[in-house]
Amino acid sequence: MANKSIAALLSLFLFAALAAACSRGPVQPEEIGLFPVDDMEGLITRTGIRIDRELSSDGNGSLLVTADGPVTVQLYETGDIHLENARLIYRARLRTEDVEGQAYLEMWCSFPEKGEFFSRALHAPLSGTNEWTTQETPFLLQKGENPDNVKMNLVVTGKGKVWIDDIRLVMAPLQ
Ligand SMILES: [Ca+2]
Repeated sequence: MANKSIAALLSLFLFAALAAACSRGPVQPEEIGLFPVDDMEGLITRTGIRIDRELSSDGNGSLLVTADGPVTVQLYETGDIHLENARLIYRARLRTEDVEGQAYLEMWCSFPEKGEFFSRALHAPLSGTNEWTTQETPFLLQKGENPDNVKMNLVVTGKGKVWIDDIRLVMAPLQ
């Protein structure tokens, strides 16, 4: 129930942001979604994770993922959004401790009658131990490519601890 109302609120927020952007003509870089990860509300995966009140990038708690092996943590999804002919960027702050393998952001965009397609931050994955750093992965939405859902995940390909905080969805011009 709580998840549904959050999704509804988020959809409204996204719709308002996009409507405002559309009325101004060409797409300007703009935040269309903010997920401060201050609590568990709205998170999809519920195992192997907890809120860390001590360590955070925004000072208000972060999500700590403790991976015993390869795992894909499903964080949030947007439901239907109205955006095309733009670059959709999934951005977050990450911190790692003793990660074997890699940790990176993964975004799935689904399109009516076409299915789901991913974008992964494999150009800059994190391994080992790292202080807070920003990672992002873009999805290029051509004209007519208007997603009916966007999923935001965190992938860890081996053991280790990963903190994630201050998650954002940003739209920017295609070029
Ligand atoms: Ca936070």
